Amino acid sequence: MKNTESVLKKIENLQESASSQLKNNADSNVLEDWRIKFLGRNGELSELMKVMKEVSSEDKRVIGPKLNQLKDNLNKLFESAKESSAQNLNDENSFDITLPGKNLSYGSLHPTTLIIREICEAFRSMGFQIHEGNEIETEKYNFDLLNIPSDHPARDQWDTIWLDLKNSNDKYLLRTHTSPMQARIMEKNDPPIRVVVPGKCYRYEATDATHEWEFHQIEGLAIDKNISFSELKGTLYQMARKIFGSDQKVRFRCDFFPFVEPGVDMSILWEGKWIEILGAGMVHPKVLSGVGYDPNEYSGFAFGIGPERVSMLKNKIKDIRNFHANDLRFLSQFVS
Ligand code: YSA
Repeated sequence: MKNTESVLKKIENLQESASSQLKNNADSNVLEDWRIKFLGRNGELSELMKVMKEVSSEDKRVIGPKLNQLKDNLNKLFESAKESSAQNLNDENSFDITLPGKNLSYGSLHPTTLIIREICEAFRSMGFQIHEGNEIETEKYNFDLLNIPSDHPARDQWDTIWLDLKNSNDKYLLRTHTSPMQARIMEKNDPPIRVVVPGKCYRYEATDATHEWEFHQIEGLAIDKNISFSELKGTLYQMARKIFGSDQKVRFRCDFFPFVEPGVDMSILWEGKWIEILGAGMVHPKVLSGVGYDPNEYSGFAFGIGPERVSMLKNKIKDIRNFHANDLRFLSQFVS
């Protein structure tokens, strides 16, 4: 049996040593050490509590309230020390607010996204809306409605990845260009139309420094009464000046696309060389009538730009494969 006097003495001693060991302005590590030592599961208070099992029920009536009081006191001590240390942290005199903060590393936009946004913004400022479309297309929209029948040689140039979808009458593929969106937009809207459509395209081709099998295009379409070729030239010229600078020279040359008549490609003069960045033309009457427009009433122009190629020129990128190589040394050059 424990002697009541000696237990009461131990309670008193523990109260004293706990108070004296809790320093003012203790940091959170010191506070935690103190808590574990005195209030922890195997701490000094728990140890002393075990005495209750060894004393008579008469003594329990004396010792019990004292132990409870001690526990209460230690908890209060701890809470008030914690509070005062938090206040110190908020006190601007307790640390140097002029020290530089820690730099957080944020993600940034991909160079392709940046150039797509820049090009779309150039067209938006000329009254074009921005629209997105599906990457999985049907043969009808990717080829047929664009005046590219199944025996047309242009199909070989744009062979792509066909999808083997069972139980479907349509043939599905990953689109080879964004031009299928021309028909999709015209089918759902009446003229006037001014729209640009950025998006991914896929072609079954060997890659090299200027060709990827997965790349982007920005399609453009303007349909109205009396649209002429000079409006096509003026719009694309203005875009080139917005992207490359106000004195940018451009060149149009005849080119062939089955869905335009006449067709052109546009090059820009860059470091002494003419570099092609897009295909364009006046929308073919067969394409207009294919979607239910009257070609005698409406005319329009369309174009398809390769944004990676534009970015390569602007940013002196030698190889298009850098865009998808996921090399941070390349990507971090575009962090703004
Ligand atoms: C033409 C006339 C129109 O009325 C409307 C659109 C077009 C463009 C047509 N649909 C087309 O795809 N033409 S294109 O094959 O010459 O590609 C257009 C642009 O996409 C190219 O100038 C180039 O910048 C980019 N491109 C094409 N193949 C690519 C590529 N970029 C990267 N990798 C490839 N494999």
